[in-house]
Amino acid sequence: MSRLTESAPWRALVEHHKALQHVHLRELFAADPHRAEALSHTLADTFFDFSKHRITSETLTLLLELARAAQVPRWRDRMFAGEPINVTEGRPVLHVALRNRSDRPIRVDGHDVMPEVRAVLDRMYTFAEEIRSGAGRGATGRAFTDVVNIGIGGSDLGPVMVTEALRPWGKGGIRPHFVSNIDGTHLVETLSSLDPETTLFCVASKTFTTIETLTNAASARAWLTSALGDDAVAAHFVALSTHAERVAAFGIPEAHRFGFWDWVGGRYSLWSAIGLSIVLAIGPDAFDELLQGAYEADEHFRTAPLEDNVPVWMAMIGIWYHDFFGAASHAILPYDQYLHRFAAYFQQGDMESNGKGVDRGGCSVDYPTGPVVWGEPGTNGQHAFFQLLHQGTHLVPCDFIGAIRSHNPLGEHHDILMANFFAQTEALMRGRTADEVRAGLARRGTELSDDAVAHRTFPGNRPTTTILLDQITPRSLGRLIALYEHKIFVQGIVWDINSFDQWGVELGKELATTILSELRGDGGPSLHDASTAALIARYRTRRDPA
Ligand code: G6Q
Repeated sequence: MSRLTESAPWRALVEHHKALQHVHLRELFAADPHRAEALSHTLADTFFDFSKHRITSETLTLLLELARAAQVPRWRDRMFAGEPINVTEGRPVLHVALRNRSDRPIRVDGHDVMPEVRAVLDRMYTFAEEIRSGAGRGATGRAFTDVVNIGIGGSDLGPVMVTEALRPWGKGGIRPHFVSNIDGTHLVETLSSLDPETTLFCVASKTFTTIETLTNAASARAWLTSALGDDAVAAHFVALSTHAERVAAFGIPEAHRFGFWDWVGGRYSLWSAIGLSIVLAIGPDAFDELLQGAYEADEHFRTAPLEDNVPVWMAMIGIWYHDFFGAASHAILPYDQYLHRFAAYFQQGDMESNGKGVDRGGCSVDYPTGPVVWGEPGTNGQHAFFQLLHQGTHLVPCDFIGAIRSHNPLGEHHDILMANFFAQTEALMRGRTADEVRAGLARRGTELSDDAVAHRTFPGNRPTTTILLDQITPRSLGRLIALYEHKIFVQGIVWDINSFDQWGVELGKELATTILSELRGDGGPSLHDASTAALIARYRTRRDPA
């Protein structure tokens, strides 16, 4: 047994769960007319309703005791202080420095990183202004119209999600495109509508070793040079990377490299130079607002007592379901088309961070850690997988995210969208009893057998968080992203895992390299299992028919 599951708060939560697991949310609402108010928070223009969760004030007290026992405040302070809390890589975790808007220095080994952070940001803004204004031009003297970010994982998902979410701020800016997949289709399809003379490439790679990115970048360079000649590379390529030598070897001059630091994790890097495609698309002012929103969330997380700390609530309520109710997954359901990549973004953010099976001391854990995170924008999901949320056998806690004002007011569209948004969380909470089904049928003059009624009943008691923003803006988005980041942080601390490494990703990079040399025909004798060996053999034989 681990220290966590033996701890007094954990054991108290096990007992508390036994008492609460059969209590219905309908009963909790009926018992307390102030429940909705008591279990909600407002942070600037964003409202968080946690009242449709299977919790009471006692649950929260116990969950916060668990957070305290895990020393969440101390670890949080260690992160903000630049201590090397990424224990397996011996690094600090300082994405918060990238959006530190205060005069507070943030030190790594006694050295304040803030001047360098600001210097890179200033260079990004100046460069983006030049390109956006048309002053910075391509090799043939034409202004740039499009930017292609070539990166994968943490060097892709953030810029994709944010540029999609903030499209209203991108009007008239440089059009962003993203190529991540090594499948040549992604690059070929993207370039097919672009003109080499007006296209800028951002090669986004922290390490500048990732085979997908370097292969795509090399093919993009070939596409450019076949049209404009080798000399065009310097004007049409920039690199977003920590590694100066590898960037230079690719042919990108130092003046076109925007650097960052090893204390910025890939999946937390949209706030760094990796965000250049965002700045090119939406402009420096909007990007600055994004940083400001994240900073506000950071300050809230850093200073609010645990009782009022929104990311701490999000985290601990998640732990309540994953570790005590046995919920294996968590759905993120934005009712906003602009947020259509939000769930995919946090699928990486959460699953790469907390998909870990050993604790910080290297011992296997005996409790569930990170959930499977998934989701799609509403209302599409309602016509697809919501059936399982309502009547399936799995308990899936959901986050419903919506905005009060639409950027595209069109007839009644937004009211219909939001009517669905409110209706779903209410239905998931209430369910529909057999008596209610019969009463509804009776009103229509119909009667059905008991088994037919059973199919039409809904258990309810399905938990949701409602996050209601006034509007999606750079600031509210920055705030929301940072809150989710901190939620993931808190969960990792409580689970006693390192949320900041990703050995599973490294494994993928290693294994493919060995097989690639076999596909090229220059690998040594095959050491694969029979299945893999046969698959590789079939691929090679049929790829190169005699
Ligand atoms: C993120 C991961 C991973 C990484 C990509 C790209 O936290 O480390 O998704 O971002 O593998 O790595 P590079 O930026 O080094 O190309």
